[in-house]
Amino acid sequence: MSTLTPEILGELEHQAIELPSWAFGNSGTRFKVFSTPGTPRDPFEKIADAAQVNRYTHLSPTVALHIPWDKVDNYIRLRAYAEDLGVSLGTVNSNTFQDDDYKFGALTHEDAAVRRKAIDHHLECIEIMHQTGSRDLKIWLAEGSNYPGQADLRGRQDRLHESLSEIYAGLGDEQRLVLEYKFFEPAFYHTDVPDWGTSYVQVAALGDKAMVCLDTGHHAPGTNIEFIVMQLLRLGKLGSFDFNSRFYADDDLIVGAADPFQLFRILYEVIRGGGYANPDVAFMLDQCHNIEDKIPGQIRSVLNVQEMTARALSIDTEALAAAQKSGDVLGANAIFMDAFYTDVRPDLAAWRESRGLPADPMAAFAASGYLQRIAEERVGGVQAGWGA
Ligand code: AOS
Ligand code: ZN
Ligand code: ZN
Repeated sequence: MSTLTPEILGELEHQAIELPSWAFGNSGTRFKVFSTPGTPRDPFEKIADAAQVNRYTHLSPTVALHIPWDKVDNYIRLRAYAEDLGVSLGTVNSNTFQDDDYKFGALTHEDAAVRRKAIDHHLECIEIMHQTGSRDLKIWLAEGSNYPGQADLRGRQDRLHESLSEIYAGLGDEQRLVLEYKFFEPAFYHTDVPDWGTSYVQVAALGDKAMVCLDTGHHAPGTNIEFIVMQLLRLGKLGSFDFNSRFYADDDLIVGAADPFQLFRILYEVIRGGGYANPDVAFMLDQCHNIEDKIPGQIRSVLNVQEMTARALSIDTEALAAAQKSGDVLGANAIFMDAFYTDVRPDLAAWRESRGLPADPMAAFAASGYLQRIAEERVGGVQAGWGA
């Protein structure tokens, strides 16, 4: 029996998930980086690999860049290259965490010269965004302190506001800034943007073009992330997602791998709060594939998001609302769980085929020989990702 109605399938056509360029480069832990044969040697090859994911799924039309990891001489050429392969360039991620000058902070640093350097880096990213056609500048700050008393928490918050204001003033009319939060790491005592509340307070003080970025891996264990999703959508301040999975800390594993039920709950709130095709929200992945092949890792990821979206769309919302109204605790929960336990995979496979896509994108990509080809063609892949 079919589980997904034509309306649901029609809705799914609008789903778009942005891939991170760094997912295609080698990455690892502080213990070891295992390299993969055929790893991209430059940003062009990262884009080529990302385009493969879209080719087999039609789910990932944009690729997020990271500056300086994706620095090139000519961004117009990179953009044209991407467009030739059927994808566009998306969010630009800044980097203020790999320079000695930033040891004690960047946008919050006590020294105005260091703040200047960090602000200028963001202004350079905005300039690049004009050339790549990107809408969003994503700011994740590695700033904080390790010991109580080490830093002036309040002074840093004030300086953060001043620095962000200058970056915000540099945005074009169609551009936005999204501020990501993270509760710890690399700083272990305090982080300057640790939670959604701080990110919200900072972006609200800037204006309409500043929003919050929610990385699913950046919360303490047990946090009700879907509640935060609901609240930010309700406030009109959810700018983007960084989807991934975590078992322990910021593991950056394949989204939906560790806790598919959590992903389902998040996507339910996304649908409830404006939809997963909401143009104001960038649905990005922020993942690293340390031991698995990278392109299949990304294909699996976008399929996981699609699958949980389909399940969330199949919730009988009328029955759920009625059960909620009448105080039917277990009835409401059963309606919710029925949708979660529905296996939508056969329906999605048939639907893919009806649109000229492979029923099983993982198998089709594996059979294409692409991985073997790049392993032969590309020699000397760089570590693109953390530490590049
Ligand atoms: C770091 O923990 C954050 O998740 C960042 O969003 C991201 O991984 C980094 O900015 C890569 O560009
Ligand atoms: Zn992130
Ligand atoms: Zn992270």
